[in-house]
Amino acid sequence: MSAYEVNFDGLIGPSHNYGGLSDGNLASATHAGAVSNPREAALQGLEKMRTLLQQGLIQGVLPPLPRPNFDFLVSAGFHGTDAQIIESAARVAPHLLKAAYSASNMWTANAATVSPSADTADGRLHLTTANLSTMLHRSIEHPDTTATLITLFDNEECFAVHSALPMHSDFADEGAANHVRLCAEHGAMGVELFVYGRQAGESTVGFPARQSLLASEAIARSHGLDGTRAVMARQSAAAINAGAFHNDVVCVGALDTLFFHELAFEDTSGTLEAIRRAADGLFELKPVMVSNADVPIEDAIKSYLFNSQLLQIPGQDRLVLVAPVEAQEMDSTRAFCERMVDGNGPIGHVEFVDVRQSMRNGGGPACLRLRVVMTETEIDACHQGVLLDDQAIDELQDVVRATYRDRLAPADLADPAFADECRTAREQLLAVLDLESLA
Ligand code: SUG
Repeated sequence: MSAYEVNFDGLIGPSHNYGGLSDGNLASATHAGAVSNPREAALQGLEKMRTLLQQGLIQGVLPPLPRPNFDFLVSAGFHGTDAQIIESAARVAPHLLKAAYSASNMWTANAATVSPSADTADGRLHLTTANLSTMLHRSIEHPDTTATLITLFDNEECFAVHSALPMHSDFADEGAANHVRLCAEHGAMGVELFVYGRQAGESTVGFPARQSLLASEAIARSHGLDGTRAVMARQSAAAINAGAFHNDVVCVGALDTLFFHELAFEDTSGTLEAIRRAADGLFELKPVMVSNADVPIEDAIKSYLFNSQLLQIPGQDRLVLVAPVEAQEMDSTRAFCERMVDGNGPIGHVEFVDVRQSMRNGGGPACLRLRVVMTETEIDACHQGVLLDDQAIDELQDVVRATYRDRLAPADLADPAFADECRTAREQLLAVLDLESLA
């Protein structure tokens, strides 16, 4: 059956700020406390969506979650009116207020893990919301994310939306950022590669390993994947400790191509061998490995070369890598890209996009999108308001220009009036997407 890869980008919310909240994410630590520009951030994200739409791809969007998250603040013991809650949280627990305000659901690669209907036993498209249990500010996303997914994929014949796994570190799950689907063509049965950083119960040294093997196995089971087509691979400790807090910071795959850094996996040849075994009879794997000599892991992580979208663009015979401009500005990664496209490998073009506001919090082009491979029937069955055309992007940008600040410092979160501003902005965005029910 023919199918399309639909990219659901996160629409960057009005409270985008640099909280320094993510241990192990070097960009987040480096920019902690800096002044952000939520307006520019959202416009950059929307321009990326427009770029892909104009190349003939189907572009979806996921709306920002309500921020601040008052449920979280109330469960942390704050009470009274909204203004009283904010004022007392700002006074006694500013770190909790920052968590409640984080716009981190913009990185929709962490929203869920998705298995297309071609891979699942019941022939439905399965989505499991990520519990994001490792980082406090991200652990509060999943109830609203599940509600959003249920609204968007509201057809039980086509879709199965699973709630997040148990909130325990043994089940730590960060969604599609640690999941790669490989196949001959989008609509054909594929191989799903799950990359984990630790086993349940295992404690690791250094930066946190955010994905557990138990979580990946649970998802493969509940999605009804054929065990011989699902591969579990361990992320290398060297990559995690160099700042690759998700596998998608050092690896991206699409169709039959896996583009990855030499240090991405604990056992590179074993991982490639396992993928080849699982792909037997389906497709021939094309690995594109970047050596540490060509691109040192530090450069890969700083530039986010691998946190790119690897896309099949209509009319192009080779794949296109949509990479952050930071990878063009760094000598080693730019030189590598030039050599790669001059060669005759599976990646024939690199397009650089500016998502700098998100990058400063460790979120490149790949973090900003959730890939959902969908048949035509499934596309028709999902909520149509989130499938964008040029006009919808214009309308969203108009709302952003009218309602978002262009300067947000950490201290601004203490102002109760900012919460009203965020609510107004979100309501207007939801109206454009025909999603008033989520307000
Ligand atoms: O979880 N940054 C996110 C970045 C997520 C990137 N996603 C993927 N690689 N798929 C994170 O670390 C920083 C927020 C702050 O510090 O304000 C943050 O949450």
